[in-house]
Amino acid sequence: MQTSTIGKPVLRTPYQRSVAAYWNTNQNDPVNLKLGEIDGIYHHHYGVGDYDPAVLDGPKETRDERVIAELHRLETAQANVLLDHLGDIAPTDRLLDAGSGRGGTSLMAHQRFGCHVDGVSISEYQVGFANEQAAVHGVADQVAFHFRNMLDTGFDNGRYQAVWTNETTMYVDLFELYGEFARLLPFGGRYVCITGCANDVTGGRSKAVSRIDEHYTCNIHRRSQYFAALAANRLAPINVVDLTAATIPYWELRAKSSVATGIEEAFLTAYREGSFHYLLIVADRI
Ligand code: GPP
Ligand code: MG
Repeated sequence: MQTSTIGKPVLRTPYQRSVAAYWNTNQNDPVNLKLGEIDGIYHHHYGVGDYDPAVLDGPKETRDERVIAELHRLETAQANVLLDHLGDIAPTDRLLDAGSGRGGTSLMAHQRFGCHVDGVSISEYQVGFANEQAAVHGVADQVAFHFRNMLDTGFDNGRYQAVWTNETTMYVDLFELYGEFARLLPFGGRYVCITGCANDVTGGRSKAVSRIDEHYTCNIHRRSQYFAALAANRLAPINVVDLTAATIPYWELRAKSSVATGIEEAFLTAYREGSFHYLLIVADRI
């Protein structure tokens, strides 16, 4: 059985093993690798903001390169929106990236705040990849990725000034997750979440949302579940931003790119029909 440095099994359920298997075998994903190669910041989330339509014009031979660079710019912009909401972070603080993927947001957080950042992932491949990137960037002593489960990290109580999840909450039970975050944050600590969530107002799960779940082996939560789980775990929302309109251009551009994976139409349909939102939620530990 695979164990982390804290000795307990990291993967607790057959579902968690299947999620880890997905990310461990998803090693040839140009939609993420080709973008990350541009500057060594590898993201596993989507983008926000308008794209420059000029990237679609100009010489055909370099069109794809321009589109990929633009998609990367929009994904980096998304991570910056998340970091903008972490509040005042001192170089002596510690941050936790819960579901850290290949490490992009963590490296950006360290570049911005100069503080220690820990990332956790249940994919050993991703943890290895992200730690290699931290070494390439010369910050391995400040940005560290761990094979641990974000539902039960084993880190000390109150260790983190802020915790974030960048599109990772659809893999876990929110009540369990926020129970762990409430333990890891001190009073006044901050939690920032960017997520896709289903719209309670449109009724049951739409076909487009079901297709997204199937594609990524995840379980997209309803909007109301986020606020119920935060309230149940001493996490008081201070800001909620609907990023849905801001992410649609990213998906339109991605659908026209060579790195499209086939899931683009489901996102566009879900967002346009209103069955799905792209939300930023900020909460303080009380
Ligand atoms: C992926 O990023 C994000 C998820 C798998 C979680 C699902 C997110 C929702 C908002 C529902 P990725 O960068 O690995 O995906 P892709 O390979 O498609 O770019
Ligand atoms: Mg991606």
